[in-house]
Amino acid sequence: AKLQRTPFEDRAKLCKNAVGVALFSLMARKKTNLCVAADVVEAKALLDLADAVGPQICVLKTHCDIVRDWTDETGTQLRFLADKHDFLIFEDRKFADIGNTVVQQCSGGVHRIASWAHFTNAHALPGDGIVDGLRTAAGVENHGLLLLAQMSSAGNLLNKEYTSACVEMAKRHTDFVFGFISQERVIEGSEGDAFVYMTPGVKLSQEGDGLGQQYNTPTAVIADRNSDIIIVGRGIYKSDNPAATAAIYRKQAWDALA
Ligand code: 5IU
Repeated sequence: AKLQRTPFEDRAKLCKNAVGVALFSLMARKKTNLCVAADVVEAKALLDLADAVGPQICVLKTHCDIVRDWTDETGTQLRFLADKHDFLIFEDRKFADIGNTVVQQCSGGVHRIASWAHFTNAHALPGDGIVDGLRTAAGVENHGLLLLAQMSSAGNLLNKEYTSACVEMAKRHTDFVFGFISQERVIEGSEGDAFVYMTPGVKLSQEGDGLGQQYNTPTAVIADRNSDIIIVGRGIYKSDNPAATAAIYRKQAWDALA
């Protein structure tokens, strides 16, 4: 049976966080549900990749702490490219400490994540204080948060009970938490339409990487598991032509919605 999907423009109206609203609106406007995981280790390579795949994506996912020559200018330039190409920047920081510590980690340090990322993510493990801390660091007007409800890696400890607890935490913080990193849609029905689901572990060829990563195809993730956004790293940035490969992933993921 084919899934009945609520259009992204209607889901924008259900979402209570400004970044979530912006993301749903941009997906509807730009017609893309592709996120590129830009896991390259030099600032210039990161900016070049962002500029090349920018026209194809709704979100650029970063790991700022793998970039060996990161400066404030890198964040500024990423924001410039986000405006140029109409995408949002997601720092995949996976915060996991107490509220007081994550305030500093998100707003300060070398990376000053809150100054350039539109949204970031956190493990629910420490309890609601982590959400409250990140809300303080970022401010709900210009920032949002995803919770890690499920992971793609073999043997991960995020079981069904943990995922449910994560979902309940998100529902307590709809002003700030607008979605999940998950392997499938984790809240059904209209209540679930208010949240976005982003799925990593996506590749056209499905063999793993020898380090526990497990892959599904874009079609399986969007059509079978009812997720919203595919996150693709090596499948795109290691290809000979990242811009052209991104266009292929984009089309598969968008066609899988129909
Ligand atoms: N990532 C995962 N799995 C997860 C989570 C995050 O792969 O469960 I949460 C990140 C790691 C990497 C990207 O930045 O998503 C996937 O990269 P590849 O497409 O290159 O495997």
